[in-house]
Amino acid sequence: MSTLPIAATEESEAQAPVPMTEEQKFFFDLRGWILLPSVLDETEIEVMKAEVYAGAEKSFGGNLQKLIDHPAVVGILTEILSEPAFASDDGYSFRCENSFITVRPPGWDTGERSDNGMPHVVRPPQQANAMRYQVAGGRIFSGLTRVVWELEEVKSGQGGTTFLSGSHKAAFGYGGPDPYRPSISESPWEQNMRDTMDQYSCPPGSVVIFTESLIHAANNWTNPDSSRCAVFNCYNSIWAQWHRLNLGHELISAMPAKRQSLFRGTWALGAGGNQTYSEDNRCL
Ligand SMILES: O=C(O)CCC(=O)C(=O)O
Ligand SMILES: [Fe+2]
Repeated sequence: MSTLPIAATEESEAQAPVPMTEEQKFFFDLRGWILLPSVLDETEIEVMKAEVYAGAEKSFGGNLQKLIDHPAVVGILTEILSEPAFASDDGYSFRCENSFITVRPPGWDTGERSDNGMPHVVRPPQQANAMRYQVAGGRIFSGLTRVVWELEEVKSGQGGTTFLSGSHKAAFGYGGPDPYRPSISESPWEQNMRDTMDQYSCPPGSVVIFTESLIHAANNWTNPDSSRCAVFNCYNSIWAQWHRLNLGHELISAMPAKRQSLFRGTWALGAGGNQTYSEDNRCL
């Protein structure tokens, strides 16, 4: 008979990652993004929305912290950002490197963003770089990867993030003057590209996962019924970093041990590699 306390058993069962399905792999590879509808239940949505509307700007504290390694995204991130041998019971095989939260009331427009809603990537995948989407040996490596938690309903055409599906595998430039420019600004095809972008509708508590190699854009929020209330978490390989994190040791050390490993330093060499977070092995 097991001697584990019931609560601990429930906790470990609740945390079992949901593996990425073959269908999700197919569509993520084809389009560069996937939608997981209705992942959170009503109570979770209410609790998390309350934290956002009370002013949370990142998801590193409170109940929002659970989104960082929610079982619905851990299986997918393990598949698209790591090698199987680097996954262990104690540490994740990928890193979390950024989080921001946006609340956009009806009427919010992209003039409030520095990019004015211009479709963009982090680095154009047409040139080799350490952040880009790749597929080799039957595995996806998504590069810098964004996980968006939509805490309010999103209606297609009313302000969700939009995607130029397939552009994460583009071999030719966007038509602008500089092949390294990470946006489609000054492209003679800008409007055609915007017209080709995909939109989604989803209930509150849904997740959108996309590679930052994919052309994507912020849009005016025109849904009169609610604000956009979305948590944007960003992930990378344990061997690469894009964002400066600046997350304090006090906050990280109060997290469950496995969650802490998402914030370990970005290096690898040595027997067993780099698995465990500590104050002097912290991602800066
Ligand atoms: O605000 C949005 O809808 C887009 C956000 C974005 O550009 C990103 O997550 O990289
Ligand atoms: Fe972006």
